[in-house]
Order: sequence, then structure tokens, then C-alpha cells
Amino acid sequence: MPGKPKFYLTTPIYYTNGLPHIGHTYTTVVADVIRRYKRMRGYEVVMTTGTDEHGVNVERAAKKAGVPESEFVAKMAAAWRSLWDELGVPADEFIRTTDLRHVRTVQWLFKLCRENGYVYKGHYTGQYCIYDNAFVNDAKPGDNCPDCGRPTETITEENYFFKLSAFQRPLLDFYKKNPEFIQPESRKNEIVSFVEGGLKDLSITRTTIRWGIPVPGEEPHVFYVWFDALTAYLSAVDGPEYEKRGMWPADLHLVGKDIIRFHTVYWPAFLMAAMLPLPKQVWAHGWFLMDASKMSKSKGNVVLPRPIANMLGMDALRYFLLREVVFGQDGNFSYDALVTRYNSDLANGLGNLASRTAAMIDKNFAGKIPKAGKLLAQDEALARETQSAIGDILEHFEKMEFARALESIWAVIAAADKYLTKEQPWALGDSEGDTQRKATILSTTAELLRIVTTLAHPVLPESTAKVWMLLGQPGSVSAVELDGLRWGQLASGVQLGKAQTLFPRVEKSEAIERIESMANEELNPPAAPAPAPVATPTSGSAAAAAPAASEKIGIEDFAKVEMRVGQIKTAERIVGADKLLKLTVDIGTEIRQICAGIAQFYEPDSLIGRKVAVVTNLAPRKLRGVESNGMIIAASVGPEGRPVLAGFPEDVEVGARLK
Ligand code: ME8
Repeated sequence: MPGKPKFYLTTPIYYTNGLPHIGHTYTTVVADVIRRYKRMRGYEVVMTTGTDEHGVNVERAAKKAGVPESEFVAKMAAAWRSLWDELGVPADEFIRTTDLRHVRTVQWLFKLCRENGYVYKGHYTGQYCIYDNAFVNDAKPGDNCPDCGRPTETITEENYFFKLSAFQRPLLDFYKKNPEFIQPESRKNEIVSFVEGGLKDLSITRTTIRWGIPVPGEEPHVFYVWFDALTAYLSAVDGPEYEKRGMWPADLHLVGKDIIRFHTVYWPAFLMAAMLPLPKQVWAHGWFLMDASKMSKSKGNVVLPRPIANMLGMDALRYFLLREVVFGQDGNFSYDALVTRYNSDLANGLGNLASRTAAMIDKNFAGKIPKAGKLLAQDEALARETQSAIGDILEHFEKMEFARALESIWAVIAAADKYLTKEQPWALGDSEGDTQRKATILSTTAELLRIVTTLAHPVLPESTAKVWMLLGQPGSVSAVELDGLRWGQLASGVQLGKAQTLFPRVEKSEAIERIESMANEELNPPAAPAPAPVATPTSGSAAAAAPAASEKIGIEDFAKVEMRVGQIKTAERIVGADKLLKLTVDIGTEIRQICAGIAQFYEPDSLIGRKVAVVTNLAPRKLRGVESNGMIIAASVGPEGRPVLAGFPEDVEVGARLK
């Protein structure tokens, strides 16, 4: 049996002098969407991302942090990697440019280019942009970098040069023969005219910096960052042994428009010089802007992904990034637009359709998906409309028209809402005929839901998996083959899964405030460890939290802690914070809002009226963006530290002081 076709795609290898913001998240999320989509179309997919760890910027950042470069980059790379894992966009291959497998590949590529006569030694004096790690051609001393606008530095040094000039014709021929290589089309014209304007040879090693991959036998030469960084795509799939792995050439390099030239001019030229296969496509998307300018930490306008994922769920962020902006163009990021889309498209759209459908099936058919009875014209029309949308939506995905794909999926959802409003299954009675009609309407809606869920899966992996379970469909939605997706494949007679809220509606200003507050906490972490929401020791046993004998405290220290009997008035879950409950607690003199990390062990309703011990003189702090003004005392039980609220066997007055 022939194996699956292979698909290899990459994101850029991100710099380690900062942490990921929404711009990096955008590229990585798009890569993940394509990966999931391609898998559902039967491909064996490898997605590479990683970290670009060499260069003078890292040298300086490590110095500033007072640690060796290797330590600095190891920490940063781990942070990038774990954030991608946490956000559900893990790398299949995470390549670090300090990995040995990468070092070997860069040295091997250089050797091939040199053996083929495309490398020579020379001197270069020029203006260099340390921020972009690039010499700035045609710049004079004092000029700023045309890309980032920051000052350039004059550098003279012995370099190895790559004969880029020899590749003007081969590159132009290659673009012509491979019209799909540079995407989108508008970018292609830009690159073609750049290459037509003539190519200068390129310095690919440096002797003035230390932190780089050494050129074997040519120390102190180290590789200049782009020769190093671009090669990471090949190192990740076994470098010199790429043929054995079978993933090279890459099918797709996804990049932002800022680095398209490196990917469509330098990279194919290096590979041509080494006589290695060339990638099939480079897709350059636009920028996410904040207040119409590019995000940067120095401008203080970065948007972080984690607070959004915590508040609204990662699917909401994915949906927004792909739906809001035409892929390839620039777009503006705004929290307002994000939350609006969340409430309208996810909570009211997909979420509402799924929960309504499930609730009606539950009520009328004991939670079992009914079989359709006689179909009326309107049922058939909806089926036809959905069936024909499948092809269009797949085509949009194929062409990377993500916004249009989602628009078409949501048009189908809107058609279902309209259908339900018109057919009003809730208004039908219990007669044989009415029950039959209800069965047809609900099975039609459930089938439509199965199809949109499947089609939306690459973009909304978590929530569509929940809808799939809710519909009680066999297997997992990620295993559905999109090629075979048709109307009429709904498994009927199956029991619905447990109902759950997919996208709880949020109040816009509160949601934005909480996201911003969490972002602020992340960007400016508190200097001292903040108090835990519940006074439970983290390591499990009470003894573990007790100070060592030599650290015994005096009564005056204990007296600093004010504890009172409180009574819980209200308790509710917090959207985006699985472990926390938001409580209001009467402490005698006032009602306080307190967050407690007990949501996994206490049902909110069971807490109302309960008397608890409260630390009342703690400085207020925000937990997951919600203000907490005090702390509830609990024992920490068992190895997993299950919280058990401290209480009073006898009746006590609210507000009484604990001494
Ligand atoms: O350039 N909007 O790394 P980098 C959209 N190490 N995408 C954005 C963005 C924004 N505001 N900001 C960043 C490098 N990106 C090199 C790459 S590859 C061999 C070496 C995304 O950390 C976008 O994909 O500066 C852009 O190309 C990339 O992050 C730049 O990441």
C-alpha cells in the first residue's frame, strides 16, 4: 500500500531576544491550522518551528542579563517551546540553531557551496543593522536601517562571501518556472523586480562576533545569521540525511512579509549553490498592527497570547486571527473586535446552535440522535446548500483563504439558525406526525452541525472536539477524512455526550479589563511571590509549609495576620480560570470579593451560607484578572493538595476575630 503523501511546513525560527507576541502567534497558529487541515486530507505532516539563537543581539542581551549566552538562549528557547505547547500549537520538530544537528547541517551546506565554487574570502566595510542582523546595502555611515529605522553601525571585517550575483538569472528562471513559489502574487512582483535590479554578493560569515556557529578550520569566522537561520528548516528534517527522512524539500515556508526576501532570494540561492532541492512555496503574510503600527516591546504595544487564551480560550484567539484579516494583508488587532467576534460568532453562532440542538434532542428524543422522517423541500434545500458549501470551503482552505473559509462555514450556521426559526420544532406537539417532523428537523440540524464542526476543526480544534463528543459521533473529529465528507453520514440512534457550554458569553468591558490586567501581570511580574488564593501549602502536607524550627515566628508576627469568620454570600465560576471561584464573603464589617482556588473541588452552590476562616488584611491582588481582596483558609490534603475549607463545628458570629 502506498504511504501517505508528505507535507512539510515551517514557521520562521524566532529570535530569542524576546518572548512571543500575537504576531508570532499568528504565524504559528496559521501553520497549525494548515497542519491539521492537511492531516484531515490524508497527508503525513511535519511542522517545524524553533528559535534563532545566534548573533550580536543575543550576545548583548545575555551580557545585560549577566549570564552566558548558552544559558540565556536555553531559557528563552524553553519558554518559546512551552508556550507553543500550552497554546496547543506544539512543534513536530522544534529546532534550535544551537542544536548540534543544526550546527552540522550549516557546516555541511557551507562545504557544498564552497566545493561548488560559490564561496570566496574577502573584506567588507559596510553599514550593518544589529537589530535585523543584516548588512544594509547602499547605506552610508549615519544612515538608519530602511527596514526598522534604527541607526546602522559601520563594520569592516574579513568575511566569506557567497556569490549571490551568480544567481540572478537562475532565480528569475526559477520564479518563472514555478509561478506558485512566491505567494501572495503582489509580493512576487516585488521580489522579481528586486532580483532584476541586480544581486550583490553576500557576506555569510563574520569575525567580529563570537556567538555563532564556527566555520570549521577558519576560526574566528562564524556564520552570519541568515546562512545559519535559514538552514534550520533543513536541519530539522535531518540535514545531510534529508533523503532518508523524506521530508525535504519543504512544501511551505510561512513567513511574515518582513523576511520574504531572505526566504525567496538568499535561501533558494544557497540551495541551488549546494545543488539541493528547493522549497516549493514561500507564503508571506501581512502584519498584525496595534494602533496602526507594528508591535514591539519597546513601543509598549505588544499583545500577548496567553491572557487571551486564558480568558476566552485559544480557539477564540485562533478564530479571530484567521477571520478578521485577509491572509496576506495587514490587519489591526483590537480587543474590542476580538470580544465582539467571540460573542457574536462563537457564543451566539456555533456555541448556541450546538447547545440548542442538543437540548432539543435531549428533551424530545431522550438524548438520542433521531432518524429523519419524510424530507420536505426546505430540509432538502438546507442539505443541498450545506453539501455545496463543503467544496467551496475546502477550496478556500486550499488557497489559504482562511477568512473566506470561515465566512462560508458561518453562513451555513446562519442558514441553520434561520431554518430552526422558521420550522420551530419547539412549537410542535407530541402527535406521531409532529414527532416525525421534529425528528427530521433535529436530525437535519445535527447533520449540518456535524459538517460545520468537521470543517471548522482545523481552526477550532478544542471546541469542535467538544461538539463532536456532544453529538456522540464515533471516533474523533480530527480523524475524519475531509475528502469523504458528505451530507448524510450522521450516526443516528447514538446517545448525545454530556452537555457543556462551549463559549460562555462574556461582558465586553469586563473581559477586556481582565485580559489587559493579566497581560500586565505577565509583562511586569510581581517582584515578590504573591500570596496564594487559598492558604494551602503547595507541596501537599501542612508540615511542608511550616517554617523550619530556626524560623519560628513570635506572637507579634502572628498578630500581624488578621483573620475573621466570614460567610460566603455568592459563589461563581470564572470564565477562563478553571481552578478559581469568585466569592463574595461577609466579614462582619463589609462584603469582600475573594477568589479561591477551589473550583475543582467545590460546587459554587454548595458554598452559599457557609462560614469560613478569612485572612482579611492581605493586600488586594488580581488573579486571572479578577480582584481578590483576602484569602480563605483551607487545609491541603493528600499528595495532590486537595483543598478542604477550614470551618467551625459550633455556630460562630460573622466577623469574629480568629486568634
Ligand atoms: O525574523 N504581525 O525572527 P522574528 C504578524 N529569526 N507577524 C509577525 C508580527 C506581526 N506584528 N511580528 C512578528 C526573525 N511576526 C528571524 C527569522 S527564519 C529562518 C529567521 C512573525 O522573531 C512573522 O512571521 O523577528 C515574522 O516574519 C516573524 O514573526 C519574525 O520573527
